[in-house]
Amino acid sequence: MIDHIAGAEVVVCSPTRNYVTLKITTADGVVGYGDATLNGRELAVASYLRDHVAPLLIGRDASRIEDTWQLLYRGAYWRRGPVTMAAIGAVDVALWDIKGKTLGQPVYQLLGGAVRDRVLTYTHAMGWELPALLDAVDALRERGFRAVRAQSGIPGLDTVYGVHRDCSGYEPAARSTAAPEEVWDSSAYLRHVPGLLAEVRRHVGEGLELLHDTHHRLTPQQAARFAAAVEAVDLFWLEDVTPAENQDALRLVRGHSTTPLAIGEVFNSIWDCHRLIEHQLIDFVRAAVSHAGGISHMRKIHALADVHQVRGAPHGPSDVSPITLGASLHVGLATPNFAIQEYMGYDPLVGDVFPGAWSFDDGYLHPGDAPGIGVALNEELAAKYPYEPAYLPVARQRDGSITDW
Ligand code: GCO
Ligand code: MG
Repeated sequence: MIDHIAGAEVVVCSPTRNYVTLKITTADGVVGYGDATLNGRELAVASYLRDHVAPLLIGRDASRIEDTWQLLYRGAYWRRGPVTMAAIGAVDVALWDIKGKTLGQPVYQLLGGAVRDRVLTYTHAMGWELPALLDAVDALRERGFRAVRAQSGIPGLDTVYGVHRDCSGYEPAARSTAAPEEVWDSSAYLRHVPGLLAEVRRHVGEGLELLHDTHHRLTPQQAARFAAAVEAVDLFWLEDVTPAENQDALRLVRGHSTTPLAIGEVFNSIWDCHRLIEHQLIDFVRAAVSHAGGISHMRKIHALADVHQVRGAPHGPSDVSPITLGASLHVGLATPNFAIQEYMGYDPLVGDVFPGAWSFDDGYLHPGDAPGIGVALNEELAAKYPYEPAYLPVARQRDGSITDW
């Protein structure tokens, strides 16, 4: 028997970076956690949950996950959007967590059970120059990764998002009250990166999946040219090759290349991607469980994608919390057309604040068999790391105008 909701609290903490966590408690003391982190806009979701959603949850039957989703989505009148959908996603995941804990089952069992034994994952290799990048790829291979996203510096630019000159890992948002700015030059990128990726392929041979992320920065023509130029690299995918709003752009890209395309980390509902899926303009849909309305809504996106042989490959940067990673792995284990899970990794402190049952082995992840999602929040530790403003960088072209992200 699942009881009614007695409490809904929001915890904002910053163990190396900001995370927003929703904690729902039932009258009989079962606790469910959901991740509501929206990088650089954390407090907007925290307020949405605290001020507008929590009061609606109190007293509701915690077993009615879909009905609660419908209430929050349809009932608000104002639909979609990253803040709304991240808030709904947190409620949804917390309620799945409660259902699993009450029934004594990991969530993947409630989704129909495992359709695979483990979930393939990829992580990030960064190197400003080719030798550093190759070293980074080799080191990840040593750790067991079978798929690696390769990003490099660009001659003539001082900084490139996600790539440090000193080869250290990157944090998507820098702690600061204003977004740091960097200069971007698509021509320099187009001249340099296809050759560099060809070198990476030559170095690794056939046994490693390679991915590359263009962070939505190219025009349709540039994207088509780039996708064709990297054809021989045999990428597992080319990610976010154009901004996600201009979806017809992908027809031009498709017309010039068979390089697989992945888009979706900024999507927050099925309405952002249904045309891309129906017209088969993408091969992988990358919406994250936390940003796209939770497990319930991700199931619908993946079901539609399955009809069109598009596969799920959720966003998994360090700016979604381990609760989202855990939730995503339950979906991955139980979803036939799930391809791969991004796993950027976390600072050990983040692992202490969010102790989890999921594990990495031999290039694959598994959500574990703890009841529910299997990721908790250590509130005492979290309280030691209060929110600190942090923002993603803004990119400007050489003439000073803001470019696409
Ligand atoms: C990825 C990304 C991230 C995002 C970041 C935004 O593929 O993991 O593109 O680095 O930029 O998550 O908040
Ligand atoms: Mg990306």
